[in-house]
Amino acid sequence: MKTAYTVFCTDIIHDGHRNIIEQARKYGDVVIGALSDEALIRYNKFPTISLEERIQLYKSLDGVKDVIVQNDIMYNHVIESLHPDYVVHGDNWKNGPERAIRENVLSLLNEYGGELIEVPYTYNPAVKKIDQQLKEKLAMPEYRRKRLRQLIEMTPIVKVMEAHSGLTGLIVEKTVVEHDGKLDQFDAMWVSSLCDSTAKGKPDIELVDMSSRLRTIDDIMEVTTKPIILDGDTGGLTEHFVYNVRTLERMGVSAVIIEDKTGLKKNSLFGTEVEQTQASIKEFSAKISAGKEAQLTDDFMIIARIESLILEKGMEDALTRASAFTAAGADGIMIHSRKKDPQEILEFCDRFRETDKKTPIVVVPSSFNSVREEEFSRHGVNIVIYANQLTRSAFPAMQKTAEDILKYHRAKEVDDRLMPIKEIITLIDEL
Ligand code: SPV
Ligand code: MG
Repeated sequence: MKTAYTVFCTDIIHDGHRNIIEQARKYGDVVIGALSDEALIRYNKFPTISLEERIQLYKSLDGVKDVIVQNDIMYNHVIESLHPDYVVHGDNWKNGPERAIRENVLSLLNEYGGELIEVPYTYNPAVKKIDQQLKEKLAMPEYRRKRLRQLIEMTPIVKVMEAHSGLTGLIVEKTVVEHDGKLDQFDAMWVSSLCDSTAKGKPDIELVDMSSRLRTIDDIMEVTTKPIILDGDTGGLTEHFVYNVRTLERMGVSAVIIEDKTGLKKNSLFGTEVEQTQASIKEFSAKISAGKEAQLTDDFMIIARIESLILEKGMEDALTRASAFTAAGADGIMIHSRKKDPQEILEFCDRFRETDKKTPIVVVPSSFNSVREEEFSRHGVNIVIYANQLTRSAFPAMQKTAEDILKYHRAKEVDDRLMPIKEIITLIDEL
């Protein structure tokens, strides 16, 4: 008997999957690959059930002979070990980033005369509804909130991109690229105080109040499912912070990062060029503990951000604070630097990891931007935040367009670099 292999990455079975199995059965014994969590989060939606549950689900389907685990989005390992006579797939992977997977499968099958069978993708209202329901489920507070902790366990490094509006949220949510035979996407969103303030034309000095920040978060949540980390600045008064923790938790925010500064906060990238005061260890530890005391679920995270390197207080001060804040209950440590050279950041991570193997470390490589994610991960970093790059790329593009229209007294000269009208009107999904 011949073997027909297909890979599934779904939590819910619909007509499309049943059709694939039906078609595959015509060619041989049907073996389904259950895509691992690690591969799934780089390529598709976040799983709402475990790999074990997905395996059981696929095994229970009529016409399925066997279920195996596929650990990588590319088929090399599976094809080498299983040598299926046929690989069966929906025909919706001919365009976009998935095309690379198709090409990979074709070349692997070619080596021994295996065949690719492409089944027309099933577009019907029931399938669309199931997709919609899955998305809605992921957007619910109880799913979204815990997802950051799940990601920290699942992936070597959680990749976070700045979002400050529904539109930028959609970019973080939907951008998937294929590069060097791998598919990739961001894991989570950072609601930066710098970018949220900048989008409102305000300075980054805690002037944009919490109600307004919550409004931004809600705009993003309306159209996305990925977890959110809020830049909570100093956390404000402890008496206010505890209420805000409750609100954020209830909304489904996964984490708030608060920095150990007091008084009028200025952006860290000014460093010592402006007056900034660091909070005492005692004062800031009390704020962390009060926040942890206030939260109701185990999902939410309060991450302590240490400004010692920014304020040139030295490595020892940063490390002392890191252990004190962890002891006070912080669920993670963010260490910041505004140096181009990553040396002090990497030294902090190495030394912190000598005594603390577990507490997640967060970095924001705006200045030390030469370090790749893999290197951070080798130094024990768990979360990397690209804190302002969307804002910094959009602003010059918009400014140049405004200047050129003024210069040429018409818009023809700028048109080539604009998104076509046809595309902008279909950018946003309709229900
Ligand atoms: C932000 O994005 O607002 C931050 C990071 O706090 S930084 O601007 O580098 O201080
Ligand atoms: Mg900030």
